[in-house]
Order: sequence, then C-alpha cells, then structure tokens
Amino acid sequence: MQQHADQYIGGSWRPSQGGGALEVRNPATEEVIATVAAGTAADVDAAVAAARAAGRQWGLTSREERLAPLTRLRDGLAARQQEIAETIVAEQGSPIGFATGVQAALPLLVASSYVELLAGYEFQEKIGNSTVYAEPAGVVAAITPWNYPLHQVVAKVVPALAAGCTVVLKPAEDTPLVARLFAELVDQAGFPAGVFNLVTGVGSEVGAALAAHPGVDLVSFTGSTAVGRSIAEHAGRGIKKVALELGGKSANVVLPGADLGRAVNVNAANVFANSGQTCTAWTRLLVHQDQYEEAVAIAVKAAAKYQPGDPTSAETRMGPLVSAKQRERVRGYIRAGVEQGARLVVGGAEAPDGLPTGYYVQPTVLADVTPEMTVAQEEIFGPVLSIIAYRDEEHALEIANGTEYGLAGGVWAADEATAAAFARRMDAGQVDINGGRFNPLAPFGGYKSSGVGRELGRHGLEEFLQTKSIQF
Ligand code: TXE
Repeated sequence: MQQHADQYIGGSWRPSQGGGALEVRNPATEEVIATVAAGTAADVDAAVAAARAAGRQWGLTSREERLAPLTRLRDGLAARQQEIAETIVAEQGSPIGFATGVQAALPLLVASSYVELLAGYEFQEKIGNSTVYAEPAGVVAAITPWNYPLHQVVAKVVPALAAGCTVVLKPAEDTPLVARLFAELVDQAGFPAGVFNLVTGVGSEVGAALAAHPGVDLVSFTGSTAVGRSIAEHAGRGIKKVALELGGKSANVVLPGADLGRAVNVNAANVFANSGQTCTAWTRLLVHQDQYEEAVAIAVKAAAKYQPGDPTSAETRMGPLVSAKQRERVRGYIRAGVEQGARLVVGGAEAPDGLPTGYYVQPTVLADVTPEMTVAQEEIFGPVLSIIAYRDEEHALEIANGTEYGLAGGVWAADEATAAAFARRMDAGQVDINGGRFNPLAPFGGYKSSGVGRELGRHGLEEFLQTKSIQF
C-alpha cells in the first residue's frame, strides 16, 4: 500500500505539519489502497506563502516563458495517459474504457488547447492613449471534486498558470492520487518553485482554510452548491474573485419530430456514464405526452447496457460510485422518488445482483415523474434518469427552466433552427443540439445556482486575469 506523508509545497515534497493521514479507498473493492497526508491550516499557510513569493516573478513572465513549461506539462500528460487512467480506476471507480477515453484523454485535450491558445493570446492592447494590460489575478486557490478528478484540476490549474497566476490546489479527499501524479508532472515540467503547490486534506479543514486565506486572490471551486455558497460568502467579505462550478439538474428536451430513439439512447449514455457523477448530466428527459410510453420503453432497453461491474474490465460500461456516502445519498433519492409516486421501471435502491462489495448502484429509470418531485428538483449525482411528460413546447420550457440550477441541457428537433431557438430560451450555460459535439474551446459554466464564471477556452483563461490601463 502506498503511504504518502508529503505534499508538494514551494517546489519540493515536504511532510505535512500535522502528521495525520487520510485513507484512499478503491470504490469497487472497498479496500484502502493508499494513505495521503491530512493537511492542516499550517500547511495551507506555507503553500500560500510559497505561491505569493513565486508570483512576484511568475506574474511578470512573458507568454513565451510560460509556454515552455506548460508545453512540457502537456507532454507529460500525454506520456502518462495509461498510468493516469489506471490511477483513476483505482481511486474513483471509472471503468477502464471511460477512464482512458475520457478521464485521461479530456485533460490532455484541455491542456493542449491552452498551449495553442496561449501561443496566440495578446495580453495587452492599445485603446486610444491607453495601453491596457491583462495581468494575472494573483494567488489562486483551486478546490476540486472527485468526479472527473484530473480534468477538474487541469481545467483550473493550466489556465491559471497560463495567465501568470500561482496556484494552491486542494483536491477532493476521495481522489488525491491522480492529483499527486499531476504535481509530479508539474515538478518535471520545470515551473519555478512555488508556482504550483498541492495540499491534500479534508474540505472542512484544508479547503475552508484555503478559501478564506487572506493571501489568496481568487478561489476557483467545483463542487456542491452548498459549499460553493459558503465560499462565495467568505470571498465576498474578503473582496476576492470567485469562479464557481456547482451542481446541475439538466433537462434533455425531445421535441416532436426528433429522432426519439437516438435522443433517448444518447441520454442514457450521458446519464449512466461515470455512474451519473457528471454535473452536466441530463438527469431529466422531457418527452411529449403522446410519445411518453415509447420513450420509457427505449430508456429501459438502453439502461440494460449499463449493468454495473468491475471497472478494471474493458467490457464494463458502468462502475461503482465513488464512495459509500455517495451511494447512500443516491439510494435515498431513488427511495424518495418512489415514495412520492414515481414509477420505478428499471433499477432500484438495492445493490445490483452479484455485487455485494463495492459502492454500486443499479442504472435506474423513474417514469411518471412530475416537475415538483424531489428527484426532478435536486441533484442526485448517480445513475438515475427521470422521465417527465410535457404537453407542448411552452410547457416543456417551463419544466426545463423550473429548477434552481442552470448548468446544461439538450434539445432534439427535426431541424436545428427550431432546436436552437428553444435552446436560446433555456436557463443553461451550454446546450447540445441533436447530440452536439464536445468543444474544448467553448466556455463552460452555469446560470442561476449552477455557478459563476466560465472554464475552458479563452473565457476560462480570462477568469484568471485582471485589467490595468496605463494612460500616456
Ligand atoms: O461535495 P463537496 P461532495 C455535488 C453532487 C454531490 C454533492 C456532494 O451533488 O452529490 O455535491 O459531494 C471541498 N470549504 N457535486 O460532498 O463537499 C472538498 O474537500 C472549502 C457536484 O463531494 O462540495 C472537495 O475538494 N472546500 C460537483 C470539494 O470541496 C470544501 C462535483 C467538493 O466537495 C469545503 C462534486 C469547505 N467548507 C460534487 N467542504 C460538480 N459540480 O461537478 C468541502 N470542500
């Protein structure tokens, strides 16, 4: 078993000042596979001090000076794809196919996109008699979750470094191993000491100390809306910038005339991949009342393709959830759905057959869901699809927009113009039409309680910049 008592601070691996350890469990076997340092507020102080000191130089570097280590970091991500995928399988439970094709590949794609973007980005412009500079925001606290454990790290740290910021990363306690691997890659890429720092530990201790630290200028957080709200409150008092990527309850709306079979099958893949632990997952499928039973039948068939199993097997399409806590939370939602009158058409709250060990949940489809039910309002973060009937387009829009969230959505229609017109009226930061295609340069983020700020592409870089104008 790996035992890591150290953290990456000021350019070297140092023991935590607390001496405590956090267990990392394999969600498929429930076995402890490693321990990492349980960081403390004193470790946070040391990391922030290192980041502040390094920022004085790093913040003044040229685009080219930053591009060189960032390119080496991108190359390091490319060289260690297999190890990254296997680490994520072991600590997070993604099936190896998904871990390779998405969990490892996506951060590489994002890092590559920033290498290209930075090479052409202009950090200053002339406006009349002024020169306007895009300067780094300063010391960034990056607090990340476990669902896409490397992607969430890369989507914050890489643009922050590209912008000239320095960073203290606090990864989720369930998935610190791939974050440590990332720190090794940063170390090997040759960034100056203190530009990037890693403190592992519990959210309520290390995360809270970091977010509230007076030496931090910007908090970039992805996680629950409840924690995001408390971070925003603290940041408000300290006049810090925040970027928050929070929960979602995305609707996939199938308009009459669309390809219903494809829409429902793509929806199933979207909601069951990563065991439903995706903030943008289309957890509400909205279909016209005349096509309702047909859609339910297609969803039941589609769910059968996602039988949970051993994530190390190439055949497995759905692994366990990340933790016992998340499994219990999801099971509770399934029970609440049934109690409130939803029809359980496939799946359920019981452990899947033949899998007594591991944090598994059956792929579950709930029919006859009405918009006010808990399962249609709250983020479940598990493999649970709720199917809701609508009467007409206006009714569909009212249901789609009728939650506190506004992260993502889907629209399916016979023609793209109709779908796009509907998408423009949705409260959502990103909407896919007839399946869409992921674009790593397109801004990503939420409306309403799904967050503030954007990640990815130029918009993601600009979150980490502040503006100065000098008049001549
Ligand atoms: O989230 P937390 P949890 C949602 C999803 C999930 C629920 C709970 O609905 O079921 O949140 O998951 C750190 N100050 N999402 O409990 O607690 C924590 O250590 C500062 C949506 O895992 O928000 C971790 O690094 N930091 C989501 C990170 O915050 C704190 C992804 C996220 O943990 C902290 C994950 C504090 N007081 C969960 N408390 C998405 N948007 O993709 C915790 N943390």
